[in-house]
Amino acid sequence: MSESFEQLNKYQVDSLHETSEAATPEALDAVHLKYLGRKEGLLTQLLQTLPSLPPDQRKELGRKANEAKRALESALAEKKQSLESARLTKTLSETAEDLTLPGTPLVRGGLHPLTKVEEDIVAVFQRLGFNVAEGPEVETDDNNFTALNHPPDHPARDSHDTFYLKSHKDAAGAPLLLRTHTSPVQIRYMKTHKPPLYIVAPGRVFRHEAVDATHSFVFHQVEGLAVDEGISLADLKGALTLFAREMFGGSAEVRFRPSYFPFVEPGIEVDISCAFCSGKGCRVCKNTGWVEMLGAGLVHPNVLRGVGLDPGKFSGYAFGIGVERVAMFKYGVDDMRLFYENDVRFLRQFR
Ligand code: 2NL
Repeated sequence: MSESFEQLNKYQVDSLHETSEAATPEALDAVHLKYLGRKEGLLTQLLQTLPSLPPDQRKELGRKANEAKRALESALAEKKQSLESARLTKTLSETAEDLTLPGTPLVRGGLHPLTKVEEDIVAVFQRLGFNVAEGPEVETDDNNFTALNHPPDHPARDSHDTFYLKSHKDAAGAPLLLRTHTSPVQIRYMKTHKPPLYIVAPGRVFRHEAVDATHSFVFHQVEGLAVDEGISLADLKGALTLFAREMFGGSAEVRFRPSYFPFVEPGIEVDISCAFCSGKGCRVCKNTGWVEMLGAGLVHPNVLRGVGLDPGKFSGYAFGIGVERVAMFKYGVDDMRLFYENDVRFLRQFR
């Protein structure tokens, strides 16, 4: 009898000691197997001897053995959990990112200055109630020239100014072209809408020209058109004066000079007082105090007739603004080519 009890005491003390000494979950599994293994486990085997013992010993030893088994099981479980959490803490401390390190800053992009200026110009006229109209960059000769009162032999039709497409013709067999202004957008609009019309047409236009500091073969325009009953030159002057003040500051002054464009009569050119020298004369305004900023006029009766409007009933004004020109003046840029080179050192200045 005492032999079995001694044996049990030893198992109990040893197994709890080995449990507390185990340094890894694998070592713990070994302790489990050694004492509680299904066949070879020391406690398991001891419990299997119970039926052969006398009843008085069997009961006492059975109780103690089961107690030892439960104590070991809970010691093993507890130790297992503490080993696993220690292992996790170690792994995390070795592999986790240092969340206190400063991050890599994101480089923020920005709008291209020409995009910004184009949007600003359009926004001024939207506040005046104008709608935005857009159209194709590839146009018919009709929409780009004929409808705009260009006589058939007008020099602007010359292939030196216009990119004609060799391979594409319109329905009448005339070659298509890259629009030389956004006016054809307004022609399309007048053909499909009834007055009152108040629209701006922003977009890319193309001219077969040598590139220099003030010319490019592709540039941007915002054209405007108002057609209504009783539109006069006074309405045009009012709208453009407001545009100048919104774009270049409340103290900007405007000057109107007679000029000629085939699609308007009368035609005018609009100068703005130089914002760099307040009109005193400088490099930007070539010492005149004024900068030529846009062309405009009252829509020619032939243009109105061409889109089916009665010039006796309706009149209109129109204007064309060069986006590059406005951007150069606004930001003091003296070479248009800078806008197309995409040198970030230049572009960054407009963010
Ligand atoms: C310039 C001159 C101008 C227009 C554009 C226009 C459009 C239609 C009818 C009549 Cl649909 N006129 N546009 C009128 C006068 C001048 O632009 O030098 N722009 C940079």
